[in-house]
Amino acid sequence: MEPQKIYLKDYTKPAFQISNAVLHFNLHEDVTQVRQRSTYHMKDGAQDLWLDGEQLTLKRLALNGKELSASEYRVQEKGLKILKVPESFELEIETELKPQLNTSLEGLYKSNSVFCTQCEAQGFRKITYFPDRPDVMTNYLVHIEADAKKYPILLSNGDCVATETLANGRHVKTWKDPFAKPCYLFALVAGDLGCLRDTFITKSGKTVNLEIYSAWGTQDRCHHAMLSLKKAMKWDEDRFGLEYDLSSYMILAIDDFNAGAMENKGLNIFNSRLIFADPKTATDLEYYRIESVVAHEYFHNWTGNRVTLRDWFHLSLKEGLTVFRDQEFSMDLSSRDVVRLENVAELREGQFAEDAGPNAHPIRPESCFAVDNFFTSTIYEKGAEIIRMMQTLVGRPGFRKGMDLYFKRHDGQAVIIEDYASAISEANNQNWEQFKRWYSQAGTPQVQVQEKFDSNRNVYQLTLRQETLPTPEQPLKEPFHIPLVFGLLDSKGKEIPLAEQKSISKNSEGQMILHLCEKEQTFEFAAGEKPTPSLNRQFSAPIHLKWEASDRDLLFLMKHDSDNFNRCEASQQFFVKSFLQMLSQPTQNLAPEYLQALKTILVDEKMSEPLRAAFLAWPENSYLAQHVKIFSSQNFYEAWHRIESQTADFLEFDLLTLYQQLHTHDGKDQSPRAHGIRKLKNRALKLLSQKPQHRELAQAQFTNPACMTDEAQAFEALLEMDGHLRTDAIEKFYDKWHTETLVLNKWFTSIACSQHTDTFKTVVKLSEHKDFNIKNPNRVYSLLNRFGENLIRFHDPSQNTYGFLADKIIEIDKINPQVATRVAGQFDFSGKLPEAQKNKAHSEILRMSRSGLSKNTYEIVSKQLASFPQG
Ligand code: HT7
Ligand code: ZN
Repeated sequence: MEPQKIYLKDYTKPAFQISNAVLHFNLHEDVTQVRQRSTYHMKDGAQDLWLDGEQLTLKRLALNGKELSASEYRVQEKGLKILKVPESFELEIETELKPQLNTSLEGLYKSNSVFCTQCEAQGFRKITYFPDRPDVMTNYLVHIEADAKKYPILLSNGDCVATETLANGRHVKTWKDPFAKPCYLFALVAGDLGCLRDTFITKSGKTVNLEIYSAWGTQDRCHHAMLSLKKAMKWDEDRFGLEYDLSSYMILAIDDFNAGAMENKGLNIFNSRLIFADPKTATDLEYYRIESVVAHEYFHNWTGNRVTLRDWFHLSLKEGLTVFRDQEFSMDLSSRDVVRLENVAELREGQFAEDAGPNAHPIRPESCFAVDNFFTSTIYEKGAEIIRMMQTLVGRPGFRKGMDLYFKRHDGQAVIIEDYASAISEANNQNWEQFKRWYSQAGTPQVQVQEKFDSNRNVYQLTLRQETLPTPEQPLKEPFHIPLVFGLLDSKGKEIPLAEQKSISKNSEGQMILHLCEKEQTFEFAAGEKPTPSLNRQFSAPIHLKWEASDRDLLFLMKHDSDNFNRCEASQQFFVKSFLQMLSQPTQNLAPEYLQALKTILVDEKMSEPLRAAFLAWPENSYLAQHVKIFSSQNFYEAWHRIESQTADFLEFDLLTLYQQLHTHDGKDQSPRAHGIRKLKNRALKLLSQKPQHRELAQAQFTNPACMTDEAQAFEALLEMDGHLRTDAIEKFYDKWHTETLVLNKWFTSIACSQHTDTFKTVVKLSEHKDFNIKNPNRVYSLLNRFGENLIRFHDPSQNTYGFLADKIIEIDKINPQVATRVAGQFDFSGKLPEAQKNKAHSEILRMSRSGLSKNTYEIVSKQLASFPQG
């Protein structure tokens, strides 16, 4: 049977609420019993009651203390129907389940020897029969009973209110959460775990106990996560006036987790890769990610938990807003420009690609097969961009007023995206009817730019024309309201004052904004000479800016723009233009003027190292490929090779000097500046290692690294080399690190991401390696997802890469549908392939679709199938 679609338009309010739920977990090695006693209040009098539940064995069912007979209820595959319940009643349900056999990692499961849960989005239904929907908010009291020796630590949401030792070597802990919550925020942990403890004093003087639980012996690796948590708590008080509301904040780190982390109320559960860090084993990027994800989960306490979502179609209400908040946190803690540049690169590589493919969807989708599939880059990253545009429209002070109103109106409620928009716009007296199209329309708008200077009238005219291409189920689009932060530079590179110009408006922060609301609009500015425009500063709107800028314009902006984001953007656009030219004319060279401009920036000691590093971080293939109709892996491979070797030739002296100046043996400093220095140095190393005479730099750094960033970067440089340099590096890295789970993930990842022609052969071998565990999501993502993202090697027409990945997806889907779904997403790119490859991809996608996939993976694959011309 084909899976059933669900629709936003079919939403109806819950027929009842549950005022409180008492859960008793009796944890055993073979079977776990769950007893539930809940108080129901029906809204419209007596009717049938539907409770979600999957893979449960029902043992007992009683209503108001009376056992129900078989004729009074029906057990179905997806839940339990109780016929004709009264208006208010108490329901007792006893069920059994086997967490140790649960490989889907949703609901209650075991990671190593620890019991843990993942309930978002719909895992609670695998724990007990319940209305598994976010608009049913309940107060929970949870008793956890387990063997006291094997499971000394027993945790759930809220406060521990009782402890009892039983005569049979077992013990019970009781947890009470004072806040009503949807069941997706429920969590339980039982295990023999170590703990790193600290405290935080809130702005009103309350002491909060901070506890990070993890396997014994790993506590030393949790200090960075703890520090990140304290920074996040402080930042949320300072920036948004939001204080923590419970007396403890607990985090568990485990090795088996489908996603990155989960914001369960008072008890976050994290993938260990986003908690554990020390300079020897974690890279700078991992340090950065830990800080930002710990903060993200913490920020959910207000945006997601205190104010939650009515239904899963409104997921971006909490995710877009919380990503926006974690991005702002990272920007405030380091350099705003550098963080913005990194966030935009990620948006373009991930979300823009999604918007251009078969899984394009609005940030408020209208239908789906599996709500788990909503956790996309569009919901998260584009959702955050919509919030950022709101902040741009009203300025930071206005935005804070709007956030205050949102919490005042909706604390303790389950609401929708429009409630959020109303709070921000009403607090600032704005009308956002048109702006809200960003919620309903998918696709990345393209904005064409045309300039005209009328020297008779001394008027500069800027004509902007917006167009958004059709996306699945949305052939036609209405114009968006696009706020473009804007500046004009005179011929000396000075900013032209715009305050008096009527085409422009100023927000409460003083930023100059052009509001593009029509399909086409012309803006006029008084100017004594033709100025150079600086459009979409700070990437104020998530659009493709189609400006046929001359080389001169781009080099001019690289040099003079007062907005560092746009200085670097000009460099990136110069690069994109050159890369595309090299694809169509392979003999073309990278312009010396561009290399000269880069050189000036690289040696400019007035500029921070992180910013200089950003100029050398060129766009990735996923973004470059959006500019071509047909992707040829060979042409891309060759273009990169030529660009990198020409750059290394031109900048050899400067790169070598930079490398020597910046290469230190202190790998411990984790400041944003130290990260930027290592980034710049390792970019220099990567470019230099194109040249045989500098290869020993990478070898020396690999043999004697100061930290994992240096070791991993040198390893990646060696992976691009031929013969024993590559194979020795693979062997040495493994020998050194094979007992360190998280470092070994990097070994799989680096190999899967290499452009080397042997990559696929090695990936196939690694998929049979004794350390490749198909049940562990981190391992699967490290090898298979990273390989699927490697456009040059995954789409190499000479290899059977599609057959290989399709076999793996079919295998994984039986174990863990959520993980298989993510791997299947790699086929989204197929529309860009040359005909013969497209046919190969199509037949593998078709084969997968007929293999009895889960609804999660089926949804992704069926969208891919529908995007092929034959349907
Ligand atoms: N809210 C969390 C999402 C999440 C998740 C989603 C689907 C499957 C498993 C998952 N684990 C965690 C993470 C967050 O956005 O904060
Ligand atoms: Zn989140």
